[in-house]
Amino acid sequence: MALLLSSASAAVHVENLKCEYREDPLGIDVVQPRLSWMLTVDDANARNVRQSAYQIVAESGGTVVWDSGTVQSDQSTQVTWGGKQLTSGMAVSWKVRVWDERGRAGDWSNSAHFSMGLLMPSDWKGTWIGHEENPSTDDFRVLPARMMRKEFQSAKPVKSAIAYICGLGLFELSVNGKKIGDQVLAPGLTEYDKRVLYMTFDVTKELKQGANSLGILLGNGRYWAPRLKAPIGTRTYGSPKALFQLNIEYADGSKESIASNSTWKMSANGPIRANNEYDGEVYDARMEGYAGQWDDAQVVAGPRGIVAAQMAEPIAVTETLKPVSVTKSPQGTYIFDMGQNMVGWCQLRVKGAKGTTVTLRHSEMLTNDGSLYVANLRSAKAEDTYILKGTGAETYEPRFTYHGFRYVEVNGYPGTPTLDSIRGRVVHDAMEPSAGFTSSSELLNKIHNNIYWGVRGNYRSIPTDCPQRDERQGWLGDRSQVSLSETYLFDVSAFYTKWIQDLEDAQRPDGSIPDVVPAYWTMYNNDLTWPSTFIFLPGTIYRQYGDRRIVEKAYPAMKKWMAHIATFAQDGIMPKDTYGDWCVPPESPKLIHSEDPARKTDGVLLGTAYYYELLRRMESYARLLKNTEDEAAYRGLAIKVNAAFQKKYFRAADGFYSNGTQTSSIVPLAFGMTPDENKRSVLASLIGKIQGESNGHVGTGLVGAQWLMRTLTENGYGDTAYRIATQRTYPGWGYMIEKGATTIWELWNGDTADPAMNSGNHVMQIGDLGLWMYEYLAGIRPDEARPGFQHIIIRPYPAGDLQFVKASHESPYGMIHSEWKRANGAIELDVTIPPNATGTVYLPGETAGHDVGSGTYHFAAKLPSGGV
Ligand code: RAM
Repeated sequence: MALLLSSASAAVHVENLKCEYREDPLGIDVVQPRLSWMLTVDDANARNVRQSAYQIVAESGGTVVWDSGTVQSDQSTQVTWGGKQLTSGMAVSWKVRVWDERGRAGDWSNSAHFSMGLLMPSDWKGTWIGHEENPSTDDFRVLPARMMRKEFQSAKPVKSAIAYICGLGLFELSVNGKKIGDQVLAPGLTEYDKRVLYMTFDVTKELKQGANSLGILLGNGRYWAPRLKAPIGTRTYGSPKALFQLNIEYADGSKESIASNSTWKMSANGPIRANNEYDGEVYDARMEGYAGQWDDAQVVAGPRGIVAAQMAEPIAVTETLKPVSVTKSPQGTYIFDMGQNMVGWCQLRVKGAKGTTVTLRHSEMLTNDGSLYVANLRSAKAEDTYILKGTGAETYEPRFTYHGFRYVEVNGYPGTPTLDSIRGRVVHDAMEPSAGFTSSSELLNKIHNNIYWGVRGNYRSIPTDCPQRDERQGWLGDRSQVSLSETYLFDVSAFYTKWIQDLEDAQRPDGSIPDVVPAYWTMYNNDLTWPSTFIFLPGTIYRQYGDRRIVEKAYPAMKKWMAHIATFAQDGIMPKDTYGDWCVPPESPKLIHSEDPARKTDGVLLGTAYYYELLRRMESYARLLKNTEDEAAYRGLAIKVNAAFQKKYFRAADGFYSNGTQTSSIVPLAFGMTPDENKRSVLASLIGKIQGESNGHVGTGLVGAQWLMRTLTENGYGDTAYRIATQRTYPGWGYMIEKGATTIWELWNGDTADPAMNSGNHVMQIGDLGLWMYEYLAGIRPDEARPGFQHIIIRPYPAGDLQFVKASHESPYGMIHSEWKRANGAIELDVTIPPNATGTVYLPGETAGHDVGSGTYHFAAKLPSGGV
């Protein structure tokens, strides 16, 4: 029953203006960008606040380029640009006002900005410059960083100066000796043969009237691949190179461009003597300020891909950690403990004689005797070297490498290092965090924290599998559903929009999609299960952010892949699955996978079930895009595939599928494939296995785990899900915590497994656990019929012995909040729905919901006897 408070309404304001998901982006190349905003109200008690109309006014160079007039609409997200044609370099400022549900106008918002990038290839006046290296076959690919510079005079007062730069593999730009922007490891990784990304900076304030100097520092990144052969063949694209342009407009209206060409100077005699993403950096501070001979820059062939704007938030240092302890290893070196398995690098603070060499080696674990454990890094050296210049207090941070580590071994430090000698710099795509989950279970809270650190540590402009060993690839299978969990931790809208583009770029003309994107490891296996992410992900972005365009844009490529993969189907059965239910908890401490055939799920069963689900997703996309022909075709095929699946795999005598593994029950249940009359027996088999074979622990590999918690809860076994989630014994997320994990392991037995494949920081084993915390325990989810949280479903699940859960989620409409606690056999629930959204609140045990408008509500209900 809802206890309604008085309803009041108040003046409505507009905040959080965004363009293509970002605040004030520079240099975009979407010619019809989408604008979004959020409504706020003064009165904290206000309810049912809705936008009835909006007006957008945009201007560029003092001219109005769009006045939408009053538009009768409640749309406040994804409003497509309707003004004048946007052209290269155009800078736009825009503002919005809205009318509330009673037709009262609010005030104008503050101005937001965006600018257009260089839209036409002919806008680029310069050439690619660099220095062609001998494409050495040495597997450890170290080059010194390239330095490029250009001096020029700007004789007149500057009105605006915009720099555009693509530096491959990685760049740092400076103007008059000052680094521009706070991005690191830029630009984002791409399928370089198809697309390379440039970034745009407003450097107006950095230019001086008179002499100016431009500097570009180039690192190798993945363009000059960190490895050629290990652990498998890796694509490499060429030597580091840059394309640059500075467009200056002077106060008198005249214009000038300074572009990269053969008049630039370059040298490799700078302090960064070696750089490699896996191995680390060697920095000789004695070589700072190189004043010797500079060569003319070589004009080199550009990359094969088009030059496109980086639209996703760049990588940055997002947090700084202080070590929690420093101890001496048996070898006499100092070992710092950051207290957290983190990703990034260290800042070193040191004072000593010129030429003193300090090394920092990174690892996730220590051996029993307290030495650094590096076996699981495989060939990655993860070592940074700093050679002192000897001029007093020196501070060093590497630029063109990153490490996944908790421990740092410091060697050669002059004197005795203290906790202040290093800092941990946490580095990842600087997306807005949207995480907020706490509960009465300390264990669950810790697991949530491990998920959060695991997810953030695996953003390297692409979602990686791991951050520490010689791999760090964008494995598709790891993200098929984990990406949905991620939406509750970070605003991943622009990030995944970019990766979806990468996925499209990786598609071969025959339609195939690889298992790793960008395909630096060329794994075109014609697999279905891993590339299924290509179909799931656009729908995730639509569901969570209301982005219809992404589905529309990716649709032809998705359709092409579906047609390609269909050629492998035989009478509705899809034999294409490469990895099976990867990493089922093994029964012995050294193994990676279970070797018990009774726990192995038939890959053809997985391939076929996934094929069915993908056809259903395609059917829903076709419906969304009003393509009735495709919709019917996908539906028809899906029905055939399911019929073939049931015929081939359902064993009527046993009441389950195939050999009855947990995953073979979970997947068809999750996909709604199981006919009603068989559901009960399949479910009974699943629960029996969880309780028997797994004794209430997780018993699936990564495929099953992506659907596990949801399927149990949807089918009335939420308490079983809770039991699995909170086990402290092997295997489970709580077991990892008991063993000191601060992230999520790749393997359930990560404490004992073979180091050949044993990352301490992998997202794939998150399964749908993160999602379950938000969408089930806290009960916050979007209504798929009105996606992007325009209509919000609140349906908390008071599982097991949980006493309370508090969660929030920053949606495109603003903050959603759901908080419940038990009180004498009843549940009390507080809910906040942001302005211009609506919600339906379901109390435990109730089937009819309470419809609410925006505002804060308190509910109380008796808990049904016998649980929920
Ligand atoms: C490993 C990766 C990844 C997984 C593949 C199949 O190499 O780490 O997580 O998707 O195998």
